[in-house]
Amino acid sequence: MPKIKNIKAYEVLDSRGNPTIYTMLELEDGTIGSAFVPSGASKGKYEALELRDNDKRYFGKGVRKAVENVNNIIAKALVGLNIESQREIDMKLIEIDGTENKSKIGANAILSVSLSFARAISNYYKIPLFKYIGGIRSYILPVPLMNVINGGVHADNKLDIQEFMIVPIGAKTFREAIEISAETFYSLKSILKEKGYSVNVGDEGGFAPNLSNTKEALDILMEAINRAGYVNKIKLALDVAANELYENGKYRMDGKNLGIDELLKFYENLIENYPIISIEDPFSEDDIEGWKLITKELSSKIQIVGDDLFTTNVKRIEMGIKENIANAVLIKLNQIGTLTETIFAVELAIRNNYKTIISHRSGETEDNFISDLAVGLNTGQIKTGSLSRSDRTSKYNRLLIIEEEYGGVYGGLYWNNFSTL
Ligand code: 2PG
Ligand code: MG
Repeated sequence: MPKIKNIKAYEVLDSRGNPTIYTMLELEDGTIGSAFVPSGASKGKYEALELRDNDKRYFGKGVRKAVENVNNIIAKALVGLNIESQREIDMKLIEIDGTENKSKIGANAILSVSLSFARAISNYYKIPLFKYIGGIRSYILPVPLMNVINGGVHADNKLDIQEFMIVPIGAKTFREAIEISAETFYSLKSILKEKGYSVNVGDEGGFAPNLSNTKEALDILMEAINRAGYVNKIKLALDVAANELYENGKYRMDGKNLGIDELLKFYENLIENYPIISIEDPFSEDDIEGWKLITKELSSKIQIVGDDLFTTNVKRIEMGIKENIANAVLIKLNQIGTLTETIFAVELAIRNNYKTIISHRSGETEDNFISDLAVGLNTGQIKTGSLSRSDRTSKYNRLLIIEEEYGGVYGGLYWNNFSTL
């Protein structure tokens, strides 16, 4: 493997106009790899630290310190070295930082180097990124969970639930999944217009109409699926992002303050009345009692996903396995900060019968690394926003190209064991 010749980071902008890092890593033979880092809005408290400048520029959101950490500290430590594997570079990055949550160098700085190294090596070997990540085991095209109605902190409306997603589980190929979802998205737009709602979009490219409650959003979604003609092929998923709704032991939901049992009843009612196959973060990250309850009652019927609960962190996932909570893990590279630790999190989850979903952040860029990650790790599911805005569609476009170029199996099959299907 050629030595690392140069590492250079830049301060650029993400899809919300906030600063983020872009890093280029060059090998001695001239091969280059580069990567952008995304950023979340509804964050879990166990996430690795995203280093921001907290000064006057960009209202404190600048990432100059993180950029300098790449250009000075990381580059000084790694340039000239002959690094043999992803694990080796990631372990070095962890060592250079030396803190539990990457707060010294910043998880954003570290991740940008980890991912640009992965791209450089896949370019060096002239293989697609997903094959660098997963070799001949990588063949599943993921089922997309598409956030077509945005609420919560991602939109300026009254919806408490953050994401209302369509899941084209009945498609035979990834291309068909995109086609039928796009048609459903157009139908949704027409219906919203007919009813006099705004069709402006939120942070993840989904509509952000001023609907007043969960039922209204789900009814309109069902109408759109019906009108497009895909009732048998498209199911629903929710991300409640319940951290944001939790206060003094109660959850704010549709104008009421609900306790754990009442919130569980609310969910039970939803899955009886709508084809919901997955609920993410139904309870807050520290409300383990709530998680235990919903896992006991609903884990044989639907996917129960931990995002803020697990933060792609093996220690948190181990806690979940021990407590027997949730049955799926949302996987976000920047929650933990290196590719290797992300792979460890996926492996741990899968070996303990948890499903895994590779995910974007609400603040994204043109980078589509996660598409290759989803195929490379065979996770069978990806969550990457709606069918508009190029920060979201770039991920779908990459998957369309992977499917056409290299073939593979669409991951609908992967869901067979949920009784609601
Ligand atoms: C989530 C994500 C992505 P954010 O909660 O799952 O949809 O949002 O990036 O704001 O944490
Ligand atoms: Mg979430």
